Amino acid sequence: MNTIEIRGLEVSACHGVLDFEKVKPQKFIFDAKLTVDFLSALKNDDISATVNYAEVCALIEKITKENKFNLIEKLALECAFSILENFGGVQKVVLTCFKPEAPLPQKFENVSVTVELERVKAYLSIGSSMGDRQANLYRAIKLLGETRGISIEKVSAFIETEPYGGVAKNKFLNGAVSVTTFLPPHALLDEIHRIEKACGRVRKKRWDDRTLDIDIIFYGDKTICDETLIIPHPDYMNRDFVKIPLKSIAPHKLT
Ligand code: PH2
Ligand code: MG
Ligand code: MG
Repeated sequence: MNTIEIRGLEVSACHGVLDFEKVKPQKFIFDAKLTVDFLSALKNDDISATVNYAEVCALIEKITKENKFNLIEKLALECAFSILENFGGVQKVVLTCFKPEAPLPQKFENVSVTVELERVKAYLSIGSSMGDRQANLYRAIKLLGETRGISIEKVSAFIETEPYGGVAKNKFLNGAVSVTTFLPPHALLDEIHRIEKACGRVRKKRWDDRTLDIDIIFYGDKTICDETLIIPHPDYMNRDFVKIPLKSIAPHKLT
């Protein structure tokens, strides 16, 4: 992968927590480093081979001028999200927003925030064993696709499976979904929990029957292990209801 860097892009705008900052413009400066595969420019010396940095600069300027945020954190995240939403060729963005005229009583050189977002492919297992199971799974896919930072790539056929684990009593309908996302893993998990709740999930006993379960099986090639999230899913190898649908959309992920 190659990179495109923008340094010192200056925009006058009104962001800040203090009232006067919302009416008196001040300077905001941006650095952005974009990971882009533009190797085809070697053969095809054309703007279509890459991401047009002029368009990226115009987008940052537009977002900065058209909004009045409290936080430069919010401003930087809005810019980074929009870059990934608007430029499919950008694999990763590291964006810093400086506020050199921030109203501080001290003499200081600069303040800044940096955000880093990467586009990855994630593989999800979905299951339902209560209510209209098929409608629950379709609703889940629809809500996933409508979530900012998540795009649906592939959806498997759904299969009916016996309850696994000795707690649930009903048969499940299971499927697999691949998504492209630039939400970091825990942010993706938060959205999944929101969607499970919206589809009537009530958390009682572990492994019990549920209207909707969405599990992250893979998140790029990342491994994660903390109190709330383990990736790859620690038990997927033992679960045919995960492996069969997943294999149909991503044979390369399973051996
Ligand atoms: N999910 C469980 C427990 N048992 N059994 C099947 N067949 N399908 C599931 O999705 C499933 C399960 C906990 O997430
Ligand atoms: Mg599960
Ligand atoms: Mg789960």
